[in-house]
Amino acid sequence: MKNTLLLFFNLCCANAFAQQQVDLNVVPKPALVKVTGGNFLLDSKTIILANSKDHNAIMLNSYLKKYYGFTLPIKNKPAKNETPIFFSEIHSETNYPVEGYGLNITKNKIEISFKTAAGAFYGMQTLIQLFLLHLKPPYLLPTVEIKDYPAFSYRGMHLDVSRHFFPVDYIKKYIDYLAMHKMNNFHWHLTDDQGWRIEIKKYPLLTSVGGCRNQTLAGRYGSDKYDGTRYCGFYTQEQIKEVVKYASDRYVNIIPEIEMPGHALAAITAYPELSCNPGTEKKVGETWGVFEDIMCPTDYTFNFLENVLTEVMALFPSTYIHIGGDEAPKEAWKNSAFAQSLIKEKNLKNEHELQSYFIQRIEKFVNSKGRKIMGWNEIMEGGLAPNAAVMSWQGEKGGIEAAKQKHYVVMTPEQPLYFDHSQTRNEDSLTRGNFNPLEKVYAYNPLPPVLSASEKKYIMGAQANVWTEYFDNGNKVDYMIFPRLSALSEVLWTPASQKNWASFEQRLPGLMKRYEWWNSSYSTAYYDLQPAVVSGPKNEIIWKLETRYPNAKIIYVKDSSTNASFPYNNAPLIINHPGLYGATITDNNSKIIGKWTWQLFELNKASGKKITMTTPPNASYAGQGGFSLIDGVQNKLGMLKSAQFIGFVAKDLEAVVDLENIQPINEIILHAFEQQGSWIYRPAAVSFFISNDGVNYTEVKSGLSITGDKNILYSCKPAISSRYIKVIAKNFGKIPSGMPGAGGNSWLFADEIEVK
Ligand code: TNX
Repeated sequence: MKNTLLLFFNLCCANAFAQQQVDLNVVPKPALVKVTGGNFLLDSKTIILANSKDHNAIMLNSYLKKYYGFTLPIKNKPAKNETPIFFSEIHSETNYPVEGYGLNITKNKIEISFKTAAGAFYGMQTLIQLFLLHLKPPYLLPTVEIKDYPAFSYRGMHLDVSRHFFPVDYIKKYIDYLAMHKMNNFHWHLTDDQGWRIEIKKYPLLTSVGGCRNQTLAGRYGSDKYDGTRYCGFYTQEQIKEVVKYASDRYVNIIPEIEMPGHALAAITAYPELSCNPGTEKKVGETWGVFEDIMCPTDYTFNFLENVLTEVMALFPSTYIHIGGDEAPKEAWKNSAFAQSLIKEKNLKNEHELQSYFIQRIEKFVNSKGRKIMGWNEIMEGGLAPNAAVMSWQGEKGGIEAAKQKHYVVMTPEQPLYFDHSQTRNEDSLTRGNFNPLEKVYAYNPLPPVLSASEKKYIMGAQANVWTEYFDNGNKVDYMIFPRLSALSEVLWTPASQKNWASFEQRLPGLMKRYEWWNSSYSTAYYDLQPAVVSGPKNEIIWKLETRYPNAKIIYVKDSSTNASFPYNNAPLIINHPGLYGATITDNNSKIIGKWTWQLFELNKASGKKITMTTPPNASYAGQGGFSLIDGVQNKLGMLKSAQFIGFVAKDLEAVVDLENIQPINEIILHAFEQQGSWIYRPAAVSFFISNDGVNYTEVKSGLSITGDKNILYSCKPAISSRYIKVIAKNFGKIPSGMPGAGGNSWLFADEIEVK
């Protein structure tokens, strides 16, 4: 029996491995792989050759136990016939890559060679991935020679535990996800407006008061409903120590983040003296966004922060300590006599320089303890602290600038590295919105081409951020990070020359099995129907549908009744009639295997017509340019579904729709949007014009009206015939003080022009 089994394995696997010559099922893909065509038999004669206290041996057994339910004997000396797995430290090669390893599997031994302990651990992770899932000895492994090392030294993931709290068990699971993907930094976002999550012995109110909020916003930001439920959570110092140890056993460094001077409502509520206005009412944040009450640059505050950081540094051995620094509105400092006098005293130009003074003072303290600070890209405003590293989140601009100034950088650009953005355009659950699909993550390159070779050396690597406003449990976080985390691990580990999307796609089904086996949710968005509303060659509105399921078919329905369905046949679906359209995927036997995706089309005389715009929208909210305004898709949610909108910052919208011939016009409507918390303001003014020649326009003012609250409709009723329609919406302009985003440029958002 055993022989037949072996023969089977030989045939099946020799064949499989011949095909996998280039692509072992390992993520991130190793730098150099040579499959040598033989097999190693893992059976009862296999031992781990090591000292019984050897860390690597213990870790290997703990992974085997956890995921496969068996361990191997750890022995000092192999008996005759025993086949060893062993770790050998390289002493000689001085150029051996840091964190690199060799994995050499021959017929009768498995050798993991390494220079640093982390390398041994990564070799072990590769070895484990070569095992089949549900492995039980006896088992044949392919013989291989792997030489592997990381492309970047900083390979990170972030998790926000303030907006929602995640228990220690989940944090450990998360750290394991990193470790199994050869990632080495966990950025633990421990404090924010909505909760302070780390015990500080000297300031017990931080957790007893700042660790709780009375209720939480229900639904997406912009909603006005609250859940009415008190929400609390924090980690004790003992728990933090346990997590730090767990991480360091897996070669994951934890960078703790203590937010200052903004995003600090929880701390301020616990200790109001931290605020420039200690007398005003304080409460731990219950909704999301940015708050104006920030830490005041007083001696009280600096003393407080030094005490807090002293305890933090005692818990976390990390060289880098993250001090936040993002999104700190300057209103409170503008209105504070103390802050203003400090600006004068220190000869600073403005509040931005005061923020820089704030950060530099903290930096000096952190440096004096032998550590370094890292902060969000806003710490560059008003001058960068001398030794600070920059985390570039608002695109790569801050990172590029910092690298040019010879500061170390971690790239975390919102697109594509914010994993709170959706992986699918067809998201049922609550997320932040936007769209950062797997392939965009995979394609990311942390090294901006504008940097010279010597400047690129300052880019330590990259990290994905997981803000948890909308995720209140580990399953949801898993669903948001997988499989994007796996793609990111390959961005950061695999040499650019070896990165290959098609190869990653092939390894994706294996990854998904692995997630299941870890008991982790993940997104199957990769297989989703990919719907898009696009412009056809003859000014049609087309609903384009695509699937990546092998051997699948797409069907669609023309109204919400799913009884009469039509095959999609990969021909463009031209939308001539309004209504709710639906589509899904079936297998070859017409069995539905996908989710339904729905699209409401509301057509009018402007739909699909030629549209020209004087100024293109901002690249971050470009939609499909003018087409987005006449695509028959109207936002009805009162919330930002960004793909539907185009946005302009500090600019006006001016669009001309050509109806192709002179037609009676009863009404023209512009659909705009307002969400002040996101700095999106309604237009200062909207005007409508008509023309028969596209040159001479007459303004129409009859029947002007403004309706709606968040989705705002500007309309006029000309009751006239015309061919060209021009709509001008003036940007709200600079945001006045006292309003969200004060002092900055406002956004103008629009999603549709209707002509009836
Ligand atoms: C901006 S990204 C923030 C966070 C929010 C995130 C999502 C960054 C440095 N700051 O405080 O959670 O947007 O809403």
